[in-house]
Amino acid sequence: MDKPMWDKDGQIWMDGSWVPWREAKIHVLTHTLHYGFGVFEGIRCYSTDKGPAIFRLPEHIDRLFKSAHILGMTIPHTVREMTEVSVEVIRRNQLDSGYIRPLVYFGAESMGLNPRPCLVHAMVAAWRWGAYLGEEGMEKGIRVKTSSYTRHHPNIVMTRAKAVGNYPNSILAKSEALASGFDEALLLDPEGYVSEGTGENIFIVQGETLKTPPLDSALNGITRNTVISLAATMGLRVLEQRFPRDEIMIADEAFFTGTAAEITPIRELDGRRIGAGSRGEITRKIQERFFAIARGTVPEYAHWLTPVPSHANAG
Ligand code: PPE
Repeated sequence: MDKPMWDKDGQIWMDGSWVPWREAKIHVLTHTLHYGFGVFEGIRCYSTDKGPAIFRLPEHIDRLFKSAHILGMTIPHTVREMTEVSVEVIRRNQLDSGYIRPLVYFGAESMGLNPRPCLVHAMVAAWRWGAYLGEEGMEKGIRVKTSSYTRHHPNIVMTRAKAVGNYPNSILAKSEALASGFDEALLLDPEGYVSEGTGENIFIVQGETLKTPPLDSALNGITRNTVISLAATMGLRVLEQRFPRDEIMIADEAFFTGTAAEITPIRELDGRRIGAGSRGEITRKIQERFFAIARGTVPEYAHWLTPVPSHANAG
């Protein structure tokens, strides 16, 4: 077994201080642990010729603050501070590339469903994280199963927020898909239209057109937004339009997008081959463009990268 997550060298930022990794602990009566009311982010840092660089950091920090605002949580730090900490967490942990996880949660000051007596806490950690759905999946495409679970109705939880409490739904769907021998689940919205994956937005390719569901029940993904902007420069039309799952089965290609999942081709849905049953050509081009930008080789997209200063003098 791999070493557990808590057993690493390095430092985690908690409420304004850098804490040794193994000592970054909370009390068992932490409100968010009991009721799932908190918000988080997932951000990737890529290795470039000029050192590590964080992909679309301002957009992720902005979404973190908006998620907190939606849940009525006031983050006791500024946007600038959360941004600086996200850069520093890479530098201090001497990572060349990795995944940054900010989390904002209510503390152990009070129990019961009114969280207001609790203090709002924040932490930022970072670690190395490879291909989320496997290296092989990135090249050959993954096998997806439509979930028996429905994605959230926007009036059950609020789907613009990247809230901790939205994820039991994802975990149930993911566990069910894995137990049935698939790589990932596809969730439909309460009306039966395609919504998203457990931690990914979805696109289908029909000729020169990309189609992705509107943001009714799906998260406003930053990778989704990235693909929409890149498509325009690649001569592809993008439609944000609802579609049923059988449209995926007869699409030319399909892929998932997400910070962790990056651009992951989908080769099969519910046992039906999609297109040629392998990574499609347009998906491959979008992947290539995405990684070229993230790895800092496309100067016109340098504004999407926040460089991390050298960790030679990290302390
Ligand atoms: N939908 C959901 C439900 C979701 O969790 C994510 C990110 C996305 C779409 C894509 O959003 P974006 O990362 O901004 O493109 N999922 C995060 C959590 C993954 C995890 O296992 O943890 C992520 O990719 O960081």
